[in-house]
Amino acid sequence: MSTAVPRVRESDCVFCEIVGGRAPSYRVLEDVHAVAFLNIRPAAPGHTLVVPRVHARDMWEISEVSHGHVAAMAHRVAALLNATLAPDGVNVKHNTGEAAGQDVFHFHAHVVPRWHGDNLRL
Ligand code: DGP
Repeated sequence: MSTAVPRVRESDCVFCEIVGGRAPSYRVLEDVHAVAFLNIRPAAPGHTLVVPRVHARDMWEISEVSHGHVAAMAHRVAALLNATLAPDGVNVKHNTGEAAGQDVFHFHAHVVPRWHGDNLRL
């Protein structure tokens, strides 16, 4: 588990701005630990991002506890998407590092509904 002091907010972090309500987003769920909102560039209808309220850059920086909060909310989002959109499946994934496709350096989980034949490459 990380012993580093967590940063509540990082300057110039768009997801910190969304968490703080200073940038717009369409919120799907939120609690004291995490916020879920629709992706501005959805790979599929309902593509949702789940972020911790406390800033952590990536999988290497996030604490085990905070990661657990994100995972728990991703589970709830997946259930909500299943109930509302009735997908055939779902992907839950996160990218750490540019080499893995990370563009926004505030840890986040993608929750992506999937349908047979959608041919998405995530
Ligand atoms: P990643 O490549 O894993 O770092 O994914 C970052 C995602 O964040 C990308 O799919 C697009 C999304 N995104 C970037 N900026 C914004 C924003 O300002 N609002 C929302 N809702 N999503 C954003």
